[in-house]
Amino acid sequence: MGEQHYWLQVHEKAKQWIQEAAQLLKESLKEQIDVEFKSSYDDLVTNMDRKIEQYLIERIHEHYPDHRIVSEEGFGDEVSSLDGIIWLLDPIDGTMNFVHQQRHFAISIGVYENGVGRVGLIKDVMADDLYHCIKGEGAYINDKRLPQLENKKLNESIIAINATWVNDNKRIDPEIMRPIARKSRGTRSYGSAAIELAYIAAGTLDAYFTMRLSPWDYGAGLILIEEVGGKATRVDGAPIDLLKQNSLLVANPGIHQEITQHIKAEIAEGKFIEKPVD
Ligand code: 2AM
Ligand code: CA
Ligand code: CA
Ligand code: CA
Repeated sequence: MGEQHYWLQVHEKAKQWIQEAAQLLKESLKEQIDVEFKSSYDDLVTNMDRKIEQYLIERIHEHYPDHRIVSEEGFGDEVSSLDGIIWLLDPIDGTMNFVHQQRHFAISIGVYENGVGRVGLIKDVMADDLYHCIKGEGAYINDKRLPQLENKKLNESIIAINATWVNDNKRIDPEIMRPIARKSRGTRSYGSAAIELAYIAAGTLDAYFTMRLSPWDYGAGLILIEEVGGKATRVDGAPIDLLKQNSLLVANPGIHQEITQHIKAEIAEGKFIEKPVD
């Protein structure tokens, strides 16, 4: 089987499974959802997070027994290197939105081969939009091809940030963020990292800035971003480590450079950002 044909087949399977899982999630909203707290009052998990994760993992393991899975709720594999084929999987991204708003939540699936993104899918369940790509074949929203991102300036951009930078969490000096927020045309926060990354790929948002996400949050998004010519790094411009928590700055190359230059200059002036998490 040709290399590209293999990824075509993986994409086809993943697409089928993510659509089935989305249907299960939609139907679950008609019934009682069990909600539990994980690390704190604002960190939720439901019976459906676990059910969807198991649903997808069963199918991946059955069809691709030599692939490994990194997923949020713990049904995946122990993975400590990027060798081979790895699925980065988030069964519900935006669980709080799922529980409180019944919208703006997604399923995120990214498939990597030796650390190279091959297939990415993000399903915005209630919008019924599937963002998807195979490396080298272009990115799509449903059946519509997404254009390459155009360079923009911050003052003509909408940027996605959440309020963690105004908290006293010591991850970033608020003085670094204020001018970025002020210079932008506007800021948004949707509560689903996967949807925010899909929006960047589609040009719905121009930059996404966040202080700490896990591999399953950004796995699919980064593949889509690369496919449309976007740039993704840690917020200081350093490369992303796919198996660790990272801060993220994702944007078209123009704004990406404008923001990282600003951040580097501020760090040189003595402002802080948190060191990457091990
Ligand atoms: P999740 O819903 O899969 O947990 C907004 O909360 C975004 O940040 C969501 O994409 C959410 O993913 C992600 N996130 C990452 N770590 C989180 C945490 N500890 N608590 C809440 N959300 C978290
Ligand atoms: Ca979670
Ligand atoms: Ca997530
Ligand atoms: Ca999740």
